[in-house]
Amino acid sequence: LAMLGSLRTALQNNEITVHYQPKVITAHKTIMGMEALVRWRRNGGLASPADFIPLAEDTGLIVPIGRFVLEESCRQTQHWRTASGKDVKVAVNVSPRQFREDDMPLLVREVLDKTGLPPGALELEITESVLMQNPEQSRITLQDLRAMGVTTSLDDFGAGYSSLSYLRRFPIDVLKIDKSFVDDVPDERQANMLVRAIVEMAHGLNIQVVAEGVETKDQLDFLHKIETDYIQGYYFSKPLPPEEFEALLHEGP
Ligand code: G
Ligand code: G
Ligand code: MN
Ligand code: NA
Repeated sequence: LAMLGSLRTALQNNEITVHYQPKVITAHKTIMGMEALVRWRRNGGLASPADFIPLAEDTGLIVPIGRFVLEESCRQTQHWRTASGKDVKVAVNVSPRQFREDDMPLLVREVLDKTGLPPGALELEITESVLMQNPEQSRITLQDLRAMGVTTSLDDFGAGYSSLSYLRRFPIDVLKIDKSFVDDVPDERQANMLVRAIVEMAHGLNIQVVAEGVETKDQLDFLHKIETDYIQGYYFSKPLPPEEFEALLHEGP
C-alpha cells in the first residue's frame, strides 16, 4: 500500500525513467536498436519493473506510465537518430492492459507525430498471453499497427503456453526467444535443437529472431551459426541509462 501511494505520484515527481539495452546484428556486431526498459527511482535506488509493473497493471496506473515510457523513448530515439545519423530502432514493452486500450494505435500515431520518429523505427513488444486472452481485438490492433508501419515482436517466446499457430494467425514481425532457452545453449542438445527449429520456422514465416539474455561467447557463436538475426544480453551490454547508452552508440562503428 505504501508502494501504491508513491507509485501514484511517481510520474509527476519525475521518478519514472527509461534505460536502454542494445540489440546487436549477430553477423556484424553493430547496434541496430535498443529495448526501452522502465525504471523507478525510489528511496535512493532503482526499482525494477518486475516489482512495480504488476501493481501498475492491477491499478490501471500502467496506462499513464506506459504512455510516458512510449513518448519518452520515441523522443530519445529520434534525438539519437538525428544526432548520430544512425538508423536505430527502439522496442517498447506494451503490457496487456495497455495493449487492450481501444485507442492504442491512435496513441502510437500521436506519439510518432509529436516526436517525429518514423513508424519503421518503432517496435512494440507484446507477450503471447495478450493474444491468447483477446485474439479478435488483438488482431485488429496488430493490423492497425502494421498498416501504420510500426512493427511488433512477441516477447519471451517459448516461456508461456506458446502456440505456433499465433505466428500464422497474427501479423507479427519478430520473435524474441526467451532467455530460459538461451541459457541452455550450446551445452544442451535439446535446447540447441529447439532454438534452431524456432529460428528456421520463424524465417520460413518471414519473421526475424532476437535471442534474449545472451551472456557468453559460446552462446553467441551458436546463435550466429544458426543464423539468429539479433542478439540482446549482458554479453554486449546490460540496460543503460540514456547518457551511457549514448556513449556506446557513439563509440560503435
Ligand atoms: O530490466 P528488466 O528488469 O528490465 O525488466 C523486467 C520485466 O519488466 C521484463 O519482463 C520487461 O519486459 C518488463 N518491462 C520493462 N520495461 C517495461 C515497460 O516499460 N512496460 C512494461 N509493460 N513492461 C516493462
Ligand atoms: O521480459 P523481457 O524480455 O522484456 O525482460 C528483459 C529482462 O531481462 C530485463 O529485466 C533485463 O534487464 C534482463 N536481461 C537482459 N539481458 C540479460 C542477460 O543477458 N542476462 C540476464 N540475467 N538478464 C538480462
Ligand atoms: Mn521486452
Ligand atoms: Na523482453
